Amino acid sequence: MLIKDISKYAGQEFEVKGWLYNKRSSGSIAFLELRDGSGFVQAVVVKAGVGEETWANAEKLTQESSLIVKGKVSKHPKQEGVFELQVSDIQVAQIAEEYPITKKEHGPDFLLDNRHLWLRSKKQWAIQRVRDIVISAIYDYFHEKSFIKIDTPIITPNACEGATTLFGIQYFDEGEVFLSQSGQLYLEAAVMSVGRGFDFGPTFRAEKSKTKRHLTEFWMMDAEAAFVEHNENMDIQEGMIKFIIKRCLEKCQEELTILERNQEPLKKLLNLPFVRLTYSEAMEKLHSLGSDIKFGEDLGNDDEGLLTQNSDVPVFIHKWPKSIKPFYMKRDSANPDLVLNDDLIGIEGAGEIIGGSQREDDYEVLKAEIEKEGLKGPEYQWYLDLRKYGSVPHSGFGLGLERTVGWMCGAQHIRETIPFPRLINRVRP
Ligand code: AMO
Repeated sequence: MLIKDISKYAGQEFEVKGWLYNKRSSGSIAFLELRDGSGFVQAVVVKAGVGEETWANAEKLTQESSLIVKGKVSKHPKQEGVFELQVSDIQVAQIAEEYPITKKEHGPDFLLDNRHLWLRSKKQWAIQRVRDIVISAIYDYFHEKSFIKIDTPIITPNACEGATTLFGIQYFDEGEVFLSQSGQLYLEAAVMSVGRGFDFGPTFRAEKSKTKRHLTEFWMMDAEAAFVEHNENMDIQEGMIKFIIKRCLEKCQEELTILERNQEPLKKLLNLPFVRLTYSEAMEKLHSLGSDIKFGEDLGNDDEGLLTQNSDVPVFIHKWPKSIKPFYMKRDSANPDLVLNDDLIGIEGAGEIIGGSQREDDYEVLKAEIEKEGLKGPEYQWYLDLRKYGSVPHSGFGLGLERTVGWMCGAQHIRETIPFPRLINRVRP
């Protein structure tokens, strides 16, 4: 029996195996807020209606004590659609020691030091459940679109997203190798076999950023498809974001309510096309809004905020200057100084949630780019091989899971969206 199914047991006996989340007691009646992982329920213990032992157990329960509670399911007297438990028996599994996380406000460092306990708090519980729904929505979207799941390696000898953010590890007699920054290069190889594929796994970037949107270990979904070009690549991304949002609105009502998430902006964008601005158009818009960003510079948080501030929909910024983008992006035939890439900026301050591009598919051009970036030739030979044996136009993108979950939840900082965050100054617990 799980609390999430309690409405099916109205009028019947029910058993909760879980923990005490909160308690109010007046001396003759106690209200226990119980949680079992699947949900929360109020259990009412009436002193005159239960045995002495059960009342004594109710009285000694402390926050987070573990227990098994039996009782009859009844409708909440005031709240429509809410059920509660009229308790007949309480068995205590363990009386918890004084719990460090109480109802009073705690600072972020204290909560992060106690992340192993903080995860039990209602909002944190809700965020992890939204994360689970976002993950399963991504799998479903891609399976519906005939992409298959491909597992790319974590240990890799090459750099996908620039050598400056690599985490190095000593690999036996092979010398230094790295933790993956993105599975993209390997996924490109796999889709020349399976046509359309996606991976999903932890990625690592030794970024010295202390923003609300940077982790050093985060989960990324990379997708890749053969015979897909730049515009279709953005269509696939837009479809995926709308699919995720729709799924969250369908499946996460309780969680979004706990998180006090205003759902209107999410609902609104479902029926609207996303805005697509070229990098040049974005520059013009930024200048007209007072930004002093120069052509050829990356967008900062403030710029992303300006570009989306009055937008009801996420904004694609596409066709960026080649000079600030990685070696694998295909040049735009209409202007070889630009590449056929896109960043998708979410609304409500979500920031960049996707980076994607059409990939360079010409052997000689790609080889020259790899050499120009000073990357170690031999490590990329297999990647170049893909352009030797049946090269095709192909495109893909990477979605940051934590930024997406953060946006869905309206979370202030993406450190709350991953169970155990790894930040530049935090690797514990
Ligand atoms: P990119 O570098 O844009 O693209 O990364 C893709 C997405 O990953 C998320 N992200 C992060 N999330 C949390 N902390 C970080 N430090 C961090 N860095 C990136 C963002 C970002 O949009 N290989 C390409 C994708 C591709 O073209 O297929 C890539 O890695 O949400």
